[in-house]
Amino acid sequence: MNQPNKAPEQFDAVIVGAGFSGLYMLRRLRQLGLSARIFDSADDVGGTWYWNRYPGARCDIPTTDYAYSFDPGLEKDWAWSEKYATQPEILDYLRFVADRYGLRSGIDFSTAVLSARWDTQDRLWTIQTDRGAQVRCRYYIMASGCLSAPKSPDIDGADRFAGQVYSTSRWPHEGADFTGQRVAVIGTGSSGIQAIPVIARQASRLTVFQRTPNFSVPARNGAASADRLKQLADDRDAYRHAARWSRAGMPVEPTDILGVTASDAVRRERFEGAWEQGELFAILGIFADQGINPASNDIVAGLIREKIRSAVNDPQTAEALCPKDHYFGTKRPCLDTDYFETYNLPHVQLVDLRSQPITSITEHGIDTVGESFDFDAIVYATGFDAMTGALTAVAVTGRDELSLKEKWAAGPSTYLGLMTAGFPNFFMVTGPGSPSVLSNMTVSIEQHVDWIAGCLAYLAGEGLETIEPTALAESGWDQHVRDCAAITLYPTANSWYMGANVRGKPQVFLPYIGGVDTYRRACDDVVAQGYLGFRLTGPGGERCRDGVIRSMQPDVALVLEAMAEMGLPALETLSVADARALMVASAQTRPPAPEVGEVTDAVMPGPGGDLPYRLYRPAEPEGPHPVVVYFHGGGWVLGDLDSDDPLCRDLCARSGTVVVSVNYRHAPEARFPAAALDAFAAVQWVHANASALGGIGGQLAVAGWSAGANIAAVACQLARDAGAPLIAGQLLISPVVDSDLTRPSYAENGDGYLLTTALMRWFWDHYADQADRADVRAAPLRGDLRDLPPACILTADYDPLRDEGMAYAAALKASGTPARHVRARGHTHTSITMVGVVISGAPLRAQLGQALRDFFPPGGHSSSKPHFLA
Ligand code: N01
Repeated sequence: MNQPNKAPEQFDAVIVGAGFSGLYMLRRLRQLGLSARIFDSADDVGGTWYWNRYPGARCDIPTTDYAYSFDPGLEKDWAWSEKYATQPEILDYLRFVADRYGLRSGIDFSTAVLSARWDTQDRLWTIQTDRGAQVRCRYYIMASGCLSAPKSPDIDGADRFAGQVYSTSRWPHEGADFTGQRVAVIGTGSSGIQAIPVIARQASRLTVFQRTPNFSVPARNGAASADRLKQLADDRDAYRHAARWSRAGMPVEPTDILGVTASDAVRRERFEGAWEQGELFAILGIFADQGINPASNDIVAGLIREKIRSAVNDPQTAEALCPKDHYFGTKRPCLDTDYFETYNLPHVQLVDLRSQPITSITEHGIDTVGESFDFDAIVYATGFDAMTGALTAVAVTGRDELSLKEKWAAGPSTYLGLMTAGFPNFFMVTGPGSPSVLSNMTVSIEQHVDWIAGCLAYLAGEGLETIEPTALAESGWDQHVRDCAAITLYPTANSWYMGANVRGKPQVFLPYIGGVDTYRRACDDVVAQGYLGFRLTGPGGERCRDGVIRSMQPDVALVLEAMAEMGLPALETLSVADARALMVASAQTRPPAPEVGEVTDAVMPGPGGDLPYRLYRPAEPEGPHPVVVYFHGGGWVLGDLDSDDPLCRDLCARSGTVVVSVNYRHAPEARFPAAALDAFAAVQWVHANASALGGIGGQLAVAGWSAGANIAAVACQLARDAGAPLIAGQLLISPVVDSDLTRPSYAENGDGYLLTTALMRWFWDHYADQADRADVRAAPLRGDLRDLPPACILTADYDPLRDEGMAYAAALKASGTPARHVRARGHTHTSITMVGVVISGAPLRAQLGQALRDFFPPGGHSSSKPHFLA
């Protein structure tokens, strides 16, 4: 117990956990000259490797990479004996590290931290342990691991069993001898899959209770990969650097081969190569699109199922072992040694809980629907309250009595997975919202520890005492974490990544899936921008540069990066002919466009001659359909029927309308107002010929993108002025509606996002004389906006045209014209149109498709009041 009058001991930092994270954190803090203490409930170092000592436990990242890299001397003095080390060897390694750097003197073993409370007055944390001691510290660092809080057995009657009970995550130090015993294993995640073959060697009977079959790949353990050893020997620093700047914390050559377009031979060859390699990141990286495209993922999953079927003799057991309810990789895949082959042993049985659920655990064993089993021992391999469990196990109270558990009741919220608002000076090593469990943990741990150490050194150097993220920076990061996950298949699985394995846990995707390299860059950028998004205080006052570090959609950012790497010339530096040729050439590299029922090319009469058009008819429902007259983008200069073909197909398929895409006359050959007049003429002609085109008479809308949206908007004003035809709605995607290039969005987004201010100027110069640019047929924002068709206007955040689009929506509304504004968050002027490339554009295009549907009320009659506003 604490001595009554003894002041609590005080440290600069308290660290929870003496595993990989805590040990390195302690070393770094000592190097900074800070006082620090680790508390760990175990009686030795090791963290997760102290507790998870079940038979067969090994790492599943090769030891060449699953080790500290901060000290080349340490790497020289430690030699791993295998490609994948056993738990005892990893524990020995961590003991070696603790001794080598004299860390044990800074650790209180067998001491659990119960609570941590922030004292705003003193700017200190008070830490309460289960040994009665209270200590105070400036910085409180949770190095408690992502997979360290075991999930409690949530099975009826679990406490009734009279035999031996084991949990893989809390294995007895003296081991377990299953010789001659009837053993049950519940759970087939990484722990179960490693333990099952080893337990089967001892047990007289082994029954595996499987709820979800898991993808597993042979580890092919043995000597470390000669190739990796050679790379390390040749240039260790380069190897480690490559790991730190890789997608997953291991140097793996990324591929740009797509599963969906690769030939069968290439698919098979790449798969077999990865299968032979026995490395997780190899099999997770066979195709560039396997984590995002269901069809590509199915190819890999199908080939793994083929392997399972060929490994397991009994077809029924093999089928039950084949995962079919989740995409490969979306639940953490396993590495195994003889796992599937174990089911060929006569004394090993699989119970498929999907067809034969457990009803209860009994005194003697396990009852399932239809069958009772007697056992001498039950092994729970049922997993963890991952990523948040260990953090919220401590009662953490921040500013204003805010409890961490309450703050995270709907899911964790962090800035960079490192800190959380309301909890000054509270750091998490590999917290939720960081790559952590999706990466080689050792690389991610070192990066976090180094970042925290750098931060504390900065605070000390600047005479600052506290650091805390702002609400804006944190919500921005949370959004970015969600955006990254949303474009992948990962959130579709009932995985512990989603918190789905723990009853009542909010389901959000917990780790950051944007990549170790991308993440490291974000952390570095935050520092380079003066700790952007953090509030820093000290005796000298407060400083805060508030902001969001990443707000662009991750796939849009990737496209921009890829285009920058291509080094294409800026369009406005080219002749019109060359600019058009470049547009045509880049359209050749697009993925296949969505299927529609029918596509036909024809011509219609126009004021300056025939206008080519392409008609898209939906596959369903059966016609006739409402008709949408569409105008492509390209600054009145570029573009044609092909340029916007994928977008037209997409809109057609999503809206169930006939889309008539019109190739109007282009500048500079035909300058203002040719394009606008063509647009109006096209609308009139389609209206007059609606039935012949398979349209419903009177159900006509217009749509367009960019300059195409400009002439669509103008056509609506001309039709209103002419009294006909009646247009049911206007869908304006990132429209040009004004010739004023001084709006803030031009200053913010005028460079770097494909459509630049310089390019807009080039377009205008080709299209219209200065004197014509205020004409309402060039700048419809300046026109009379009363009595126009209902509008749906999309604007993109990173678009110079953003503000004029928003101004048009606002002005329409102010004039009494119904207008819906769709904000394309994190998008550029062009990204929304990149069908099949920018996945984050799909939900927005779904909204556009719905907007088109909403223009046409279900009764079949056009109305000036759209359904969505009714
Ligand atoms: O835990 P898990 P784990 N009734 O959650 C089942 C890392 N790790 O300890 O999928 C019946 O993956 C559950 O079924 P379901 C690695 O990151 C690494 O195995 O929820 N079954 C599942 O089959 C790994 O992913 C290494 O339907 C129940 C299993 O129990 C993570 O730790 C080694 C159940 C739990 O699998 C966790 O792995 C070990 C119930 N009530 C772990 N509740 C290496 O480095 C749960 N299950 C190699």
